[in-house]
Amino acid sequence: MAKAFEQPIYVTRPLLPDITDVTERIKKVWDSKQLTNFGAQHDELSRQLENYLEAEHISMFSNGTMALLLGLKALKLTGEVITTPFTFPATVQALDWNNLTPVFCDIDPETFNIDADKIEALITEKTSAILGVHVFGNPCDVEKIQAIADKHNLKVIYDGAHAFGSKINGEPISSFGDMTMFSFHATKLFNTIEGGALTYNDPELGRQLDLLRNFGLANAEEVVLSGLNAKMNEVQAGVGIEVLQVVEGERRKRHTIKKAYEENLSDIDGIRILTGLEDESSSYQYFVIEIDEAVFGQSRDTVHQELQKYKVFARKYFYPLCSDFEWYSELPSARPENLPNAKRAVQQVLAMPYYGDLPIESVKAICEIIRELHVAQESVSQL
Ligand code: T4K
Repeated sequence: MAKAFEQPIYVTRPLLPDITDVTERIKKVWDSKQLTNFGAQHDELSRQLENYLEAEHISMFSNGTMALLLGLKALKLTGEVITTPFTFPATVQALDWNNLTPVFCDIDPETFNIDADKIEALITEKTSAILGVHVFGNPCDVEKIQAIADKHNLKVIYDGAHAFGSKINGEPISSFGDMTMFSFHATKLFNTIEGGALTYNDPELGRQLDLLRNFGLANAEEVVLSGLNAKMNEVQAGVGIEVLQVVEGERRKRHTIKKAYEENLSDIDGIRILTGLEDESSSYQYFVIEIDEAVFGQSRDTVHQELQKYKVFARKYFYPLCSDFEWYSELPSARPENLPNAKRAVQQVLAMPYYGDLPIESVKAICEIIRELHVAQESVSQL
């Protein structure tokens, strides 16, 4: 019989470099007395990330949400943007704050990403862009999406909050679409505590973003547009430089954990493991399972609750669907009958604890709890 853990096991834990390295880095910030507004740490991290992500251009922000919000602004979008309901609220809230109307498109049941085959039917004369999310770090069908965008003269922006380091056939994920947003929140593989970035190919976008994230200030005496304050500060950037040093080690540890989950879950009926990119192309951001109640014998919600009794805090990413937010209730695209795959995913998907310091013994014990839930159900149905 599985036993409850002594300490809670969370869905993730931040990647923390050695505190001595972080302290030395922060001392440099202190000594410089430049705490924010594009100092040495900001510029250094920017260079390093441009390399790591193999991006043409990068702009860093206070967090991923502000990056996306201002990226949409810089693209000067209007009217409607086709997007997915199966995402974190920030994706669609960035549209709301730009007075853009989301048009929800159903998702692919295998990848949980926007279903590229269903996009074209949603295009109207008001559509200005497609906003795809590389959900759990797995890429959208970028080629199909680009072909649709080219045909209809639409912009493409990707929410790559989970896709740090993801690649598609060896190509960095940042090279697709007009822009890609990355989140550097504490819960992400790479973090700056809070933080985010946009990557893009057009240098003119960089000039717009420089203004938008810094009050529209062209210089100390000229304000050329209505911007915001969305700068990444020097402590965030300094922490990021140290975290980047240890990202590869974290990826290796997560690889081992992923293998342990796969070994211990793959033979349980009714559990589908979301297989993503090959090892070297993966962002290693989440380990996700889908629970088919009819086969497994218990619902995802029951598994989620039962795990909590053992102090295991898996998460229902992403619940609820964004299309179910009260303020979208009048949108035709938000009607449940238009989103059958998203409706199913939101009831079945569970993100499991996944971070480098999670002991393999704990992974095995978590899988054992799930196995026991399944077996218990099987014995009941045999009575
Ligand atoms: N687009 C997508 C697709 C996203 O997933 C996100 C963010 C965004 C856009 C927006 O990017 P940012 O503006 O955040 O850069 C977390 C994160 O806060 C959020 O960044 C992330 N997605 C989302 C999927 O997960 P919560 O509400 O689940 O966080 P919380 O506080 O419950 O943390 C989860 C677990 O992590 C905790 O149970 C314990 C652990 N944890 C968390 C924090 C903050 C720690 O151990 N230490 C910590 O400092 O949203």
